[in-house]
Formats: sequence, C-alpha cells, structure tokens
Amino acid sequence: KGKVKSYIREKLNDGKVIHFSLFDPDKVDENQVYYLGKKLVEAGTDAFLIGGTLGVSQEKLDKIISSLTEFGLPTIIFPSNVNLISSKADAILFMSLLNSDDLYYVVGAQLVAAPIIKKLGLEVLPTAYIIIGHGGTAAHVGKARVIPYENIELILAYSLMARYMGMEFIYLEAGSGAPKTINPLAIKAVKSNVDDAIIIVGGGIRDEESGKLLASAGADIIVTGNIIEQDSEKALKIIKEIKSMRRK
Ligand code: 1GP
Repeated sequence: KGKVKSYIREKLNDGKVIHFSLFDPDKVDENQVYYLGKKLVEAGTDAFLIGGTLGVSQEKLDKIISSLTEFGLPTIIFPSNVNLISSKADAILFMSLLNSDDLYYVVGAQLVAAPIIKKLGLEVLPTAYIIIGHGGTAAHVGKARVIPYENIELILAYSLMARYMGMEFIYLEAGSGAPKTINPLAIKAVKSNVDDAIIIVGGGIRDEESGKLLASAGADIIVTGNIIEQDSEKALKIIKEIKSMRRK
C-alpha cells in the first residue's frame, strides 16, 4: 500500500505502456481467477483492476482481490459506488464521473467513501472518469451525459478541466463491451494538450490492433475487461503487443 502511484510513474518514465487487467467480481468465475491471473501475469500485465457496475457483493469482491493478491502485482479497486471498497486492495481509483448529470456520481458517493478509505488506509489515485460514446451500463447507471465519440473538443475540455482541478489520472471510458473503442484522435488531443496527466483508456478493446492504435495515440494505461473471460488467448496477445511498445 502507498506504492502504486510510484510503481505506475516509474514504468511510464521507463517508456513503457501499462496494461491493467480488469476483473468484474460478478462476472468472473471464482475458480478461474487464479488460473487467468497467472496467465495474465506471465504475459506481462502490470496490475489488476477490480470492479463492476452491477451485482457485486462484498464477499465476492474480497475473494477476488485476495486471490489476485498472490501474484504480487498491485490490486486496484475500480469502484462504481460506495459498495466497492475493500481493505484487501492496495489502492482505489478515486473517481469522479465528471459528465454525470447527477451530483451523487460527481461528489456524493465520494463524500461517503472518503472517510472509509481513510480508515482502511487505501492508497488513493485521483481519477477523472469521462464516459464517451456507447458508454455501456456505467453510463446508464451513472446518468452520464455521454460525449459523442467524435467530439474531441468536448473530450479535451473535460480532460483539461480535470487536470486543472488537480486530478492526475484521466480515464477515457467507452463502456464495458462497447462496440467501438475510444477515438484515437481524442487520445492524441488529450496527450498533446493536457500536461502531466496519466491517460487511462478502456472499453471495447478486443484485439491487439486496437490496443496498439490506442497506445500509439498516447494512452498511458490500457484496460481490458471482457476479453479476458471471453477469449483469454486474445487478451494475452493484446498484453504482449502493448508491452512490446515504447511510449513517445
Ligand atoms: C470497462 O473500460 C473497461 O469499464 C473495460 O471494458 O470490458 O470492454 O474491456 P471492456
């Protein structure tokens, strides 16, 4: 605990692109977690993200995090609400859904969560969460006013706002299982105009070509979720591709 941010920064400073493997505790088969985790680690994934929007019980959350802890890589909570907090994790993406129409998802849940996180001693990674395009279940539940896929001006404005407010991580989310990933041109714009932000990109990444495209556009961290359970061999290929790249 307390070392996740520096772990990430060191890798980025070394010119590496980072890969996060996302597990949804409600969707993953408990008996598969260790086996999948092992393969992902061997392929070179850098950390585990644990989260999901619907159906996550505290018990399952704790269990999944505990089985992933064995690999010695950071375990980071990707929370959809205050029920996704666990002392078993190393860190939490402390996210504000900036384009939500409901203040609860911008500052409300965060207010309730902050004292709990403090008590548990979780490391906090201050993250702007921006939902673009399809948006998936997260957009619906989070009452996001989704930004159109091609509206780079808006994506950039949100990203600049986030950085000026002091957020360090900018998560450009296309939605879990989205038919289309984030627009590489939007990533390029954020990369070249927002200083010192760590850009996380996720949603709909199903092959190594799109992983490569997003990383070359300037994504610092690539997240894959669904594909790990749908086609783990494909997920391993994405990881290997990303890990063979150098950041510009
Ligand atoms: C969802 O960005 C993540 O929150 C990952 O999406 O499941 O489509 O990989 P996928």
